[in-house]
Amino acid sequence: MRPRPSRRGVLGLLAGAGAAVTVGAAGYAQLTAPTTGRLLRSTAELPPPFRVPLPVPPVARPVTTGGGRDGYEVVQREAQVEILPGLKTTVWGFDGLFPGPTFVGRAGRPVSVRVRNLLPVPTSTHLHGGITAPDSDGYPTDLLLPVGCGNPARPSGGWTPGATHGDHVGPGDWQLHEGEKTYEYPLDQAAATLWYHDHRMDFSGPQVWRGLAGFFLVHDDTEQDLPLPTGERDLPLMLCDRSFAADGSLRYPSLDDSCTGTPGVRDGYGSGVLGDVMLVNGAPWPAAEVTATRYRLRLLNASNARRYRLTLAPAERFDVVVDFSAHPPGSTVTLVNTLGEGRMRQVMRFHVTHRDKDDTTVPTRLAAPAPRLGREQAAAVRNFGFRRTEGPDERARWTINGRPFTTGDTWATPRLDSVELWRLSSDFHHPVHLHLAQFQVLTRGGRPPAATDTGWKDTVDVRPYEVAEVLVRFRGHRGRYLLHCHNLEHEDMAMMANFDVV
Ligand SMILES: [Cu+2]
Repeated sequence: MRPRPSRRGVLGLLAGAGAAVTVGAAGYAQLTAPTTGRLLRSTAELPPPFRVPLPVPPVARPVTTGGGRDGYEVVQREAQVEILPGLKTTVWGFDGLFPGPTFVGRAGRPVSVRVRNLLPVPTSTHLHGGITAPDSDGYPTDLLLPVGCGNPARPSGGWTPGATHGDHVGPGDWQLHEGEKTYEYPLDQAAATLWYHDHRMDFSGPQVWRGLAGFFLVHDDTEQDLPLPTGERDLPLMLCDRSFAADGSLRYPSLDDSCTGTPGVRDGYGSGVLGDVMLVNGAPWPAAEVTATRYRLRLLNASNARRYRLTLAPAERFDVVVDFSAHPPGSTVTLVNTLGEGRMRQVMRFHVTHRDKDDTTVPTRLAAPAPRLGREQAAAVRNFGFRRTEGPDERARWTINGRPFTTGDTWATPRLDSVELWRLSSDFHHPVHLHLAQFQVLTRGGRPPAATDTGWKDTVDVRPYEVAEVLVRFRGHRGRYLLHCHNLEHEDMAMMANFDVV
């Protein structure tokens, strides 16, 4: 059984005026602010906003640095953490942390990460935005099984590949690693804010919800020559929404909370799961003290389904420089999501403490200028329609070109080092993400891209009944990669497709 996507769909305008968005990458005009999922309410008592200090995830330390490359080891495990004041929450985290440790790499210097799985479930780790070979890209059926999973005494002991995935996964299409897997990241790419997260077949939604996500920052010489804020004034901010039960545990509407049996979410949540607690770096509505200087904020929307007008769509990142010197010491600056309702409009608060010396400036660019691709460079034109579709069994699914995902199907076969024009169309908000290949938005809704859509991207927020034309460059590796909706509930309900770089 697969769950039905909700028929609720687009719900129209949210109310709201006032509340300044003090921080934001120049937003494009939006006609509507529809919801992208169904709200799952917390039964826990929620804290007042801006009381919890903003945590910053620790930077991972390599265990080896020889041979021009860095080697890391990380463990996926359960941990008890305090997210809501006074309550304990069990998370599934990299090193038991939510968010996981921040990896910091340099362009051209390869990184390997050995992941050990002590969770009761299989995982697959994807470096989002990474130009990575297929066997390290976190393909959904390339699974890292728990340590000791052959032991029937463990919760995962009964896990059988294919038991619940028969209609998506071809026979013999599981790659299984027991206990440990080493992911290789060449990092042959420009400076960027990347992130890593779980991508397990059918269970990415609940497993990311429980904490399997973190930052992966890439620096390069071009970026480090810029007069940008660094150190404590380079702040990664992972935005995501969650819901909590009265005992502090995370709520998620899984059909099977153990994530070992039937995948999917309960009726009504198929359009996406929205939480009512705003977390930044894992803390509810936190507050951060800042000096009256410029800060670089690396904004990551790591939510399953929620959109933000900062402006962000799920899985998108924007780096912005905010100049707090415009605000006198003692003042506060609140980061607001104008697409949120009620307390979900508020994200976090900055307290400006004192003036400090600041030799940074706002550069006109955060990266080397991207050569603009032109329509005439496209070796092929392909259409991808993201839709809700009734299957032959009258069950609704999220599909791409009318087909739900199966591992054996190939939707496109672009050539290595070619550029193609892909037309992405949609019946809902679908944040479309390509693995491996970065792209430039050529048009959106028939118009040239807004400032927030220029440059190289790996995720584009395709809005209802809109066509986004993107020019995709396939470089780095041949092999099978995914194109999918990054609303994790849609992704878990088969809104994925393969493309084969040949
Ligand atoms: Cu979608």
